[in-house]
Amino acid sequence: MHLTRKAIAERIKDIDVVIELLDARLPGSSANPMLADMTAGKPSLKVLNKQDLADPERTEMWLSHFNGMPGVRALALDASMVAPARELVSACHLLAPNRGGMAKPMRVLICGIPNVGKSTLINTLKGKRAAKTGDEAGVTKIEQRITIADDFYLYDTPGVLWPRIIVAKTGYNLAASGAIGRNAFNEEEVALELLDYLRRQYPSALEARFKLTGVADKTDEQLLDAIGRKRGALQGGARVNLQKAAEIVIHEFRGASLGRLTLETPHEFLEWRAVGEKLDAERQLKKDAIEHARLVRLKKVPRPPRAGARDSESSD
Ligand SMILES: Nc1nc2c(ncn2[C@@H]2O[C@H](COP(=O)(O)OP(=O)(O)OP(=O)(O)O)[C@@H](O)[C@H]2O)c(=O)[nH]1
Ligand SMILES: [Mg+2]
Repeated sequence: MHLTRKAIAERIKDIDVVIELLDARLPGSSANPMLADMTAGKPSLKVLNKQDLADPERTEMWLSHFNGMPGVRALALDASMVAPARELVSACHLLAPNRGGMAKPMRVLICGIPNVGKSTLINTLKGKRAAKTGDEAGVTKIEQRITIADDFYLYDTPGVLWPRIIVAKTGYNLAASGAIGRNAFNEEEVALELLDYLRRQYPSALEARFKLTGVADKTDEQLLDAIGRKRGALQGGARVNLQKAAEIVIHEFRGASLGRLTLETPHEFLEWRAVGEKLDAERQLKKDAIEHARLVRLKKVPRPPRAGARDSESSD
């Protein structure tokens, strides 16, 4: 992880435009918070990919949100469609008008979380399978340069997640989307979080797909149990195999069998992030206090004056 960050930071020096691929179903959670610092000063483009799986109304909300931010340009696409992908090439020329021609080829870096569609987009632009793709996180292992035209290079990079995900919901949404490797999260926990959101925001999608009624009034656990029963995910008599039920929910969300759904609005995401940042700051303060106490014990820093103790120097 650290190496990839270093590799990107190193590569960015010689890059003209950075394209950050986001997942249109979780545009806030799929944005790398470290990237803004690393790409500072470079023209950059946010691309909401997999828009064919996302709620179109919400995709519009996110595009307005991003395009309203200073210095940010965003567009949405489906990485397998040629015409919209080609628009990216023109967008890069607009962002770096002084690049082009054999002497000054355009160098574009495509980065984003694992499994978001970076290699697929590159293959679409190239017109053939130049980069390896696959429906799991971590398919691209090393950076690869692909020549789109004599004066246009694309750099495919391995997907990157950041070391500390401080927004709880972001972790769950990344796992639900397929950005986190199979054994690195608990399916049952992720499915319950997903159901919690969907039963509030998209109850009819759940009802239609799993032939259920009144999902908004059920608890997440009741809902997972009901889905398991409907799908025959049973074990030892009439008990539901919750692991299997969870896998069904996640799988059907990923394949858009539940419809085109988006797991966050700009407003929700900003709220979750504010809470996450506050909790993280509190955690950090506690950690600092513990570390300070340790250093005091080791006599590496002076003991702080006790509250109420007289300050002999200033009072004399
Ligand atoms: N429905 C849909 N699927 C897509 C889209 N783009 C990519 N995919 C699928 O998503 C999966 C991951 O695509 P890749 O191109 O391998 O993703 P990547 O970002 O290169 O992934 P890593 O190399 O693992 O970081 C593949 O199964 C693709 O077919 C899209 O716009 N819509
Ligand atoms: Mg890849």
